[in-house]
Amino acid sequence: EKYMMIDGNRVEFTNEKTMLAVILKAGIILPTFCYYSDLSTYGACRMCVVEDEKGHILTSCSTPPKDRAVIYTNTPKLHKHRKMILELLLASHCRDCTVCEKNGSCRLQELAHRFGITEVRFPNNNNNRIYDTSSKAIVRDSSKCILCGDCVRMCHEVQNVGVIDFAHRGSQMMIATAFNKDIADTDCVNCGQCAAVCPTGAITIKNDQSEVWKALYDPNKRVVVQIAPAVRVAIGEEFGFEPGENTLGKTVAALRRLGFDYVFDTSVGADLTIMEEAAELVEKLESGDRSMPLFTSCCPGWVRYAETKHPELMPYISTCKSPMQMLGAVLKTYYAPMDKKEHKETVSVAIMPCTAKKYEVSREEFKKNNVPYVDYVLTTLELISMIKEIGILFDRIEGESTDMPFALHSGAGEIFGVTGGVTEAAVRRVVADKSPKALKDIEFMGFRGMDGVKICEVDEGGLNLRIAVVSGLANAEALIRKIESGEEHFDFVEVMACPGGCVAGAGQPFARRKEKRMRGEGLYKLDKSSQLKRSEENPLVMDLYDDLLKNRTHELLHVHYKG
Ligand code: HC1
Ligand code: SF4
Repeated sequence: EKYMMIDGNRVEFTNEKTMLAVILKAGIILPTFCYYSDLSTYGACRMCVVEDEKGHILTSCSTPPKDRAVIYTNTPKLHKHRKMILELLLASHCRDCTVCEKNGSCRLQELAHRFGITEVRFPNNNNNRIYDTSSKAIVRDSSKCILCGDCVRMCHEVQNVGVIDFAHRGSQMMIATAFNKDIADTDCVNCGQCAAVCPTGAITIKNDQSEVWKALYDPNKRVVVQIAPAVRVAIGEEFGFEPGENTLGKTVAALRRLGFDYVFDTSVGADLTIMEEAAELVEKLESGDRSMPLFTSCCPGWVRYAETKHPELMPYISTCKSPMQMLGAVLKTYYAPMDKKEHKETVSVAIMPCTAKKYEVSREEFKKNNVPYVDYVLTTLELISMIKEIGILFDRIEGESTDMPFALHSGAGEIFGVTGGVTEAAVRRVVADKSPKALKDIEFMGFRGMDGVKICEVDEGGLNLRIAVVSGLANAEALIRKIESGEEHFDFVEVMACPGGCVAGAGQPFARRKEKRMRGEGLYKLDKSSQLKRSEENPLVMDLYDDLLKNRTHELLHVHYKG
């Protein structure tokens, strides 16, 4: 039995990688800014320090546990050390907490409170502010940066984008883009994962609430809204529900109370996407050219990554619009004649787990006569803040259903929100066998689970497919290299920029691995209890093809990226 003595208590450990983890086992949560289990260890913030028997100070996040080591987490030296770090951080930090986007969820604010910091003995030396609002997805404010480097490691290690880095030395050190370009002028893919790990308000998600309020208060506007699959299993977390618990009904009710006129479900759009994407796959297979796979296109972070880093792959990316854009196009088309008659204007809003969707709606390809099909994207977090602002007691309100005539969706459309879901939905569509047994077989083909890379084979009734499901763009990059070198071959590749898929989007409440997994399981549970398991079983979809989409599928459901 390996053990450590922590503050005089014997704590056993097995395969914990850091002292920090063993200390947590002892029931003590040490303060950290820069430690993230999904990122490499940096050990820069020095808040997690401990003292050994000889009085040496160690950073527990970057020190592996040692058998029979004796350490202390609470000594006068450590107490002084941590307070000093906090004061120094606060000295170089903007302290306008009450008007900060991160007010209430900032780790620096939380630790200043936890350590009872009521004054800072050093003069405020916060200058050289870079305030960059150029991006549709994120806002950077260097005056709130504590140089933990979480964003840099996320952007490099997990996303392989690497557009932000440390610049300058010593007291001049800051996080910057190359040549101090505006972030919108870099290859940033708008995934927002840097904002999701930023402990302070240095990188935040672009806030579009005021525009939406304006539309809601305007009697001449018909405000319609759609809710993404991943939102329903995460929004409740801010109101006391478990991750993965379905709160779609309450979300619909809350949106109506906020003043939205019609509430819809993006899963309907996902059913349309499956119809179109599966057709594209079948057509590709029939053409006999299987040299390159068909890549999915619903994740705007991935599409932007391909455009900037792998333009040679663009011809292999599905021409299907994302479910959000498909439903967006259907809604604007459906309401256009009514708008004309009633002298109203339809404003289309989407509640998304994703920050890159804010960028997607701004793209020229998704506008008609310069008017976007979807006008505004609000993240799950923005919707939470609107719900709290007007005081809706989310946990107490009764659930409601989405509106007609677009109220039907399949379970296949709902699992889109988790890595592997798009693929599973597509495979359900393309296999010939529509029996419950075939459905069960598909469940166990390996598309499920939170692994960043899943390689699966479909061998059913003459159909033989090799499929890869990846999430996290560094994983996508490694796979692309293998495909391009000829080392690997696939027919279909699903890529989601955020590790875990949309459930782990940067616009969702803060989550670690466990919560993300629970949200994914929540979506599979919804699918299990849904009446319709396959997109083609959705009668609404069939009606749409016969009516609103007649001769217009190309215009309304497909896209050709201009790059
Ligand atoms: Fe997603 Fe999608 S699954 S991209 O992750 O294809 O954001 O949830 O709405 O469009 O359906 C996001 C989620 C979402 C689209 C769908
Ligand atoms: Fe990097 Fe994504 Fe942040 Fe852009 S949004 S800087 S790609 S982590």
